[in-house]
This record gives sequence, C-alpha cells and structure tokens, in this order.
Amino acid sequence: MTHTATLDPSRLGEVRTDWTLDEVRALFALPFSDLMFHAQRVHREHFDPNEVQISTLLSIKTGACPEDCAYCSQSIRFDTGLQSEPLMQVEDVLEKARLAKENGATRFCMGAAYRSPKKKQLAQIIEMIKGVRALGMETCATLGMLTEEQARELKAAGLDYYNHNLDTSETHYSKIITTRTYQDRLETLAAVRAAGINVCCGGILGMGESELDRAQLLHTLATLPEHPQSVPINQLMQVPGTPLHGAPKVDPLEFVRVIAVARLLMPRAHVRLSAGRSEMSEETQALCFLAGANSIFYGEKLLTTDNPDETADRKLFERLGIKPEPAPAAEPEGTSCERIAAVS
Ligand code: SAM
Ligand code: DTB
Ligand code: SF4
Repeated sequence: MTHTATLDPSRLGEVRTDWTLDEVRALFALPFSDLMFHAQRVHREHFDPNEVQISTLLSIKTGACPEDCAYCSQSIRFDTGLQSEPLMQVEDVLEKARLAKENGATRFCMGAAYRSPKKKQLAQIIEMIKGVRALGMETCATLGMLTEEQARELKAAGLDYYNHNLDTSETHYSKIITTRTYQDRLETLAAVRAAGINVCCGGILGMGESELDRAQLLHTLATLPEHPQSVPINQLMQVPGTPLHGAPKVDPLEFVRVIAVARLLMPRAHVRLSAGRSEMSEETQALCFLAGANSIFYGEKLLTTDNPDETADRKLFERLGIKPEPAPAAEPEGTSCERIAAVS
C-alpha cells in the first residue's frame, strides 16, 4: 500500500499515455471494492456496460512453429502431441467465417503459428482477409513478426486488427521466450500502428510472473504512443509437454484486478477476457465483466485449446443480461481521402 499517495482519483477516466509505474502500482494496491468501483465508473463513461464484443478464432496454420514460447502448444521444440496442419485453403477459412457470423461473431481472428509470414503465405492470407471482409465481418490476424511493408500490404487488403502480444514484462519475457526479444515485439507493433491497422496487444497471466511484472506489462501497454484498441488478457492454458505446464495457478481475484487496472489505464480500449475462460467459474467471469472486460472469444476452440461451449456462453450472457456488441458500420470502399475526393 505504499503507492496510493501518487493516485489522483479525479483523473481516472482520462485517456493518458503518460502513466507512471507508481500510479499503476497504486491502482493494484487499491482495496478491491474501490478498484472495482472506479473501473466500472470509467467503463460506463466509454461503453455500454451490458454489451460485449464477440470474436471467433481460427487457427489457419497449426503447429511446427520455430519459436520457443514456453507456454505454447505449437512450438516445434516441445512434445505436446499436437498434429501440425499446413496453411488452410482460402475457401475452407471462409466457410468457418460464415459459420462464426451465423453464430453472432462480428470479428474473425485468424492465427498462424509463424515466426513471421513468407511472401507466398502472406498472399494467401490476404485473400482470406478480403473474403472475410466481404462477409461483413471485422478481420483480425496474428501471424508473428511483420515488416512495415507487410503491415502496409495487410492494411491495403482491409485488415482491421493485428494481434501481437507483449505477453509479460520485459524482464520476465526473457525467461519465457529466447528466440526473439521484447524490442522485436515493439517494432512489429510500431509497424502495425504506422500502417494504420488497429493494434490488439495484451498478455498472459499465470506464467510465474510477480505483481510487479503484471504492473510493468500494463504500464508498457498504456504508455505506447497510442493505446492498443484491443487488449486481450489471457490466463495461461496449461499444455502438457510445455515448460509452463504445472506453473502456479492465478488467483481469480488477482485476475479480476488486472482486468480492472487495464480498464482504468486504457479507458477506450476493448479489454478482452481472452484464453482461460474454460477454467474460470462463471462468477469470476461476471466479475471480469464488472471490472470492464467487454470482449470475448466465442466458440468451442481457441487456437488449439478449449473454450467454453457456445450453449454455456449463451446461458451466461442471458443470466447476466449481456448483449453482443453490434458490428461497427462497414467502411465504404476506398480511403476516407479517396471518398472525399469522389464527392467533391
Ligand atoms: N505466432 C504468432 C505470435 O506468437 O505472435 C501468433 C499466434 S500465438 C498462438 C498468439 C498469442 O496467443 C500469443 O502471443 C500468446 O499471447 C497467446 N497464447 C499462446 N499460447 C497460449 C496459452 N497456452 N495460453 C494462453 N495464451 C496463449
Ligand atoms: C490472444 O491474446 N489470445 C488468443 C489470440 N490472441 C490469438 C490465442 C489464445 C491461444 C490459447 C492457446 C491455444 O488455444 O493454443
Ligand atoms: Fe509460435 Fe506464436 Fe506459439 Fe510462440 S506463441 S510458439 S510464436 S505460435
């Protein structure tokens, strides 16, 4: 409780990128009820508290990844028993997207187990993005590291969001992944932002990190040049065969605190209650929504691990009076400058 002196509650709700680490730690040190009160108040200033954005995930290329992320079922370095699959055909992906749309998803996220995509792979993924957009859904992709040029190509194809997580604090990161650096991650995020694609960036809890690591991760996210538009908070899905299998479980109330602090630091971001819901009680999930989480992955599979089944989620939404957030109005063809030029 040593940091509370640095907090000015009257400033909570302002969109700021100049947060200090002390302020973030002061938020973590608040009594639970005070933290929840502020988070819910700020949430209501920016969002309908009873709406949750629905995304569906599809693994478009599975396994055999050269990276060594200690949490991941898809790294080639760990024997997780996962069956590798090559990059899917465009039509097969579009079929899954149609199904997701019928089930109420407004955003379709395509994940590929790459360190970074090659030219031919990117060309095929671009066709997927165009096809999903033509269905009237928002598109998201997570393909590993990107150059500025690749990010521009994805933007030109109509990609709405790029997911690229920082996962944890910079200091803890090197204990989790050795095949790339935090700086690599920040550079891809800068390329995505520069291309004008919305950034989806968050982390994973339950990798043996301390509360300081969690505060540092959120501090890094909240002091990027612009807040990520989407902030996924994952709870580690423990996969047998990975080095993090058997790591200490996250205290559910600590998980809720992280959601609340993310909501306060990045008031306009969609905070996604991401992987890990299948291991959480419905009461914990309800507290996460109260703390300001307003996006989920819907559908029985995440990439390779389980998610709650759709019937259970529908019932939970009903019990909580939550409605799916409507899809944003589709952007007309062309850039805004081109459209202005066309009418003048
Ligand atoms: N290969 C790309 C990359 O790492 O950026 C994209 C796919 S990767 C699976 C996407 C994200 O999923 C990772 O950054 C990580 O945050 C999350 N993730 C992977 N395995 C997870 C697990 N077992 N539990 C929770 N989150 C996980
Ligand atoms: C994110 O932050 N979580 C999603 C998405 N971005 C790509 C991935 C969760 C993966 C969970 C483990 C698995 O299913 O393999
Ligand atoms: Fe590869 Fe991504 Fe898994 Fe890391 S998280 S091993 S980069 S698929």
